[in-house]
Amino acid sequence: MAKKQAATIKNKKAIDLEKNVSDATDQFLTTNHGVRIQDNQNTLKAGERGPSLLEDFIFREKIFHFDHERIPERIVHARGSAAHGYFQPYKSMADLTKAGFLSDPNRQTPVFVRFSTVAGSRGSTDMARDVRGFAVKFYTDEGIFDLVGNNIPVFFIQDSIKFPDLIHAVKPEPHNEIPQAASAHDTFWDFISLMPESAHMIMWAMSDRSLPRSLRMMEGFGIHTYRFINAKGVSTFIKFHWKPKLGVHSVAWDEAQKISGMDPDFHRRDLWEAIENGSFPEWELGIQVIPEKDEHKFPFDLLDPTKLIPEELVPVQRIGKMVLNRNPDNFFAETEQVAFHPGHIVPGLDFTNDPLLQGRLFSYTDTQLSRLGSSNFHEIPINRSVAPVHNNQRDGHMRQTVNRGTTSYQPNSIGGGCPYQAMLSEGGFSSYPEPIAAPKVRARSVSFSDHFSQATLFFNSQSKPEQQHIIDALSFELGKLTYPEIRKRMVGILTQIDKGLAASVAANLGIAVPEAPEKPINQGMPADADAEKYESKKGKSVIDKSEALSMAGTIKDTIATRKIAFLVADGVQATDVALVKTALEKEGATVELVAPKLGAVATADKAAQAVDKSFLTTASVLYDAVYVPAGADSAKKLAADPDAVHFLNEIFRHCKAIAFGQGAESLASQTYFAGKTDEGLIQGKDLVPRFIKAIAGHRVWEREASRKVPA
Ligand code: HDD
Repeated sequence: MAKKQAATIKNKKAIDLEKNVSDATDQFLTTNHGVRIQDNQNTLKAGERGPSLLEDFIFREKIFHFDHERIPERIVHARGSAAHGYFQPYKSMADLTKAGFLSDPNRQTPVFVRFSTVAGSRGSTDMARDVRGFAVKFYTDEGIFDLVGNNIPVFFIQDSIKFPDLIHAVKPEPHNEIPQAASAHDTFWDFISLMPESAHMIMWAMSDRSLPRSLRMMEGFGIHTYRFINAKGVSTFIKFHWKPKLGVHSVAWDEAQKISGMDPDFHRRDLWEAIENGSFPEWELGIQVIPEKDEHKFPFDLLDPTKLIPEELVPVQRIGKMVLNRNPDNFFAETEQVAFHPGHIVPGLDFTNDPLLQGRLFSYTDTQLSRLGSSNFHEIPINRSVAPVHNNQRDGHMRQTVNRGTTSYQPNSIGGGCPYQAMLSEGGFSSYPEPIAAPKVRARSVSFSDHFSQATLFFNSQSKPEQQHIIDALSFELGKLTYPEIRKRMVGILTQIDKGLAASVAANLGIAVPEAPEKPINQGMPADADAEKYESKKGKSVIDKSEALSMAGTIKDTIATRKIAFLVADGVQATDVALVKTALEKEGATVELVAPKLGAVATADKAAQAVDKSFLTTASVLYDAVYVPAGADSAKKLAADPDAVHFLNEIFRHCKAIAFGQGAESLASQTYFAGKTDEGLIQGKDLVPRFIKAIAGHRVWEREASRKVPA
C-alpha cells in the first residue's frame, strides 16, 4: 500500500527527474557511446597470457570513469540523507507575502529535503553529538526557494567572517586528523572559550537536541530573521520553524555512542525505512511574525543569529505542512548533487541584514562551483527549477541546455528583445527598498553584545534531567581536553550562564570554579578597538523560562514508527506474542522478535515461531522499548542467557519502557533493576495500554537520577 501511495503522490518534480532516469532492465550493456559490449570480463591482450593493449577503448573508458567517480565532499554537512515530498499551505498567506507557494491551500509544491550532520566526513556516524542541518528545496512555480536551516534555532557566531575559524576549530585537528565527527577536542573548545557569543549555541549543542532519536523527530529552524513582502510591497519580519508531527525526541549519550558502533547509518536507515513503510514523515511550517514597527521592541537584536524570539513573546503560527513521501532513486545523483543556497529565494521573500546571513549569501555559490565543478550546477536534474529558465548566460563546463537563436545579450533587436524583463505585476523579483544611510565600517552593533541572557534562559527552561544531560555533556567534552587552561576558561564562561552549572561541571573536571571569567574574554574584537564597547554583557531576558525550549513538554501521544523488541526463546507463548504484537502494530509501531539465535524458536504449544534478529546481530540501543512475552520456560532460558540480561539492563539504563508478560516476570530478578518500580516498568493488569503509554512517553529520564545500572 505504501509504495502505491507514494507512486500516486509522485509530483511534478518527480516527473521532471524521470527524463534523466536510466533503467537497465532488459537492456544490453554498452559503452558510454552506445556500443554494445560483448566481453566485460577480460581486457584486450596480446595473447591469453600476454600484456594488455593500449587500444582497449572499452577498458580505458570504464577505468577513466571509475577514476573520477568521487567529487569533493561538502566542507561542512558532508554526511546527509534526503527525501522527496511536498509542501502545502493551510490557508493563503497573501496578506503577508505574495509568494505563490504560500498563497493557495490547494497547491502542493514539490520539495527535496536533506538532513545532515555538520562536522563529520561523508562516511561518519549518524549519531555524533552535532547540530543537524535541515535544508529544504521548494520547487515553486516562481523559481527555487531554499530554506537552509538547522535543528537548533541559533548559531555559534554573529558574523560570517568567523565561519572558517569555527569550522577549522571543530573539524579533526590538522596534524593528525583526529577526532572524526566530534567536538570533544582541544581546538574546538579553545575557540569556543574565546568566543562568548557562542554561549547560547553551546547550551543547545550540549543538550539532547544534538542527539536526535530520528531525523523525523527534530524541529527545524530558519534561524535568521527573513522578510515576507506582500503585493503592496509591505515588509514583515519572519522567523521560520519546522514542527515535527511525532514530537521532538532524543537518545541518551551512552546510547548514541553504542549506536555509532552497532549501526552508524541509524538515522539514514530510519528515514529510509519509514518512507518505504508508508509512514511518511511530516512537519508543520511555523512562522513568527514581527511587524516592521516592532523591530526594536526586544532587548536583543532581530539581526543577531545567536538569539531566538521566545514563543511566549511571539507565538509560532502553523501555516502549512510538509510530507516526505519518496526516497531518492540514486544517492549520488540526488542527495550528493543537490545544491542548496540561502540566496535562492522567490518574490514575496527577502533577506535582512543579519551579518551571518549576508555572508552566507556570498559563500554557497562558491561551494557549488568547487564541489560540482561547473557554473552549470543548476542544470543537474535535482537542482533544476520547475519554473522556466531563460537568460543570456551561456556555455561553461558540461552545459546541457541547447540555446537556440543568435542573441545572447540584452538589449537586442534581432531576438525580438527576448528574453524580456518581468514587471512586478508579472512576477519580477525586486529587492525590498530598505533605506540605508550609514558609514562603511568593520564593526558590530552594541545591540549584539548580550551573549549570556538567552543561554541562561535556555538552561533555566530545561527539565531537571535535561539540565543534568547538559552538565554531563560539558563534563565529557571538556574532560577530553589536554589543555587545562581551556577547561578553566570555559568554566569561567559557564559562570556567566549559571553558577550551579559551572560548579557541577567544575566538580566533574576536578577543578575550582574561577572567581571571575578571564578578561578580556572577547577575542573577537578588532586589534585597536575600544575594549569596553566589545565586552560581552549579560542583559536581562524578558522572561525567565520558555516551555518551548524544553523537550519535556513535546508531543507524547503516539508510538507510530517506534521499534519494539520482543525477547523470545523456546517455550514462549505464541498467543501472547501475537496479541501484543498486533496491538502495538495497530498503533503504528514495528515489532522485531529477538532470540538467542536466528531461525525459529519452539513455542509452548510446540509450533515454530520465526525470529527476526539474534543477540549477535542486534542490540537494545536500536529499539525504543522491549517486551518479554508470556511463557515461563522462555523466560527461564533468557534468564540464563547473559546477552538477554544485558539487553534488559541496557534498555533500563537508557530509560526505555520494559514490559513482562504473564510468567515472564521472573526474568527481572536476574537484572540490576530487580525489585524496582516506575512507570516504565510494566507487568500485570492492563499491560498493553500501559505499555503503549510508556513507549509514547519516550523515556523515563528520572530513572537516571537514582538508578543508573551497569550495562
Ligand atoms: Fe552553511 C552547507 C546550514 C552558516 C557555508 N549550511 C550548509 C548546509 C546546511 C547549512 C543545512 C548543508 C546543505 C545541504 O544539505 O547540502 N549554515 C547553515 C546554517 C547556518 C550556516 C543554519 C547559520 C545560521 N554556512 C554558514 C556560514 C557559511 C556557510 C556563515 C559561510 C560564510 N554552508 C556553507 C557552505 C556549505 C554549507 C560551505 C557547505 C556545502 C554547501 O554549502 O553546499 O557553503
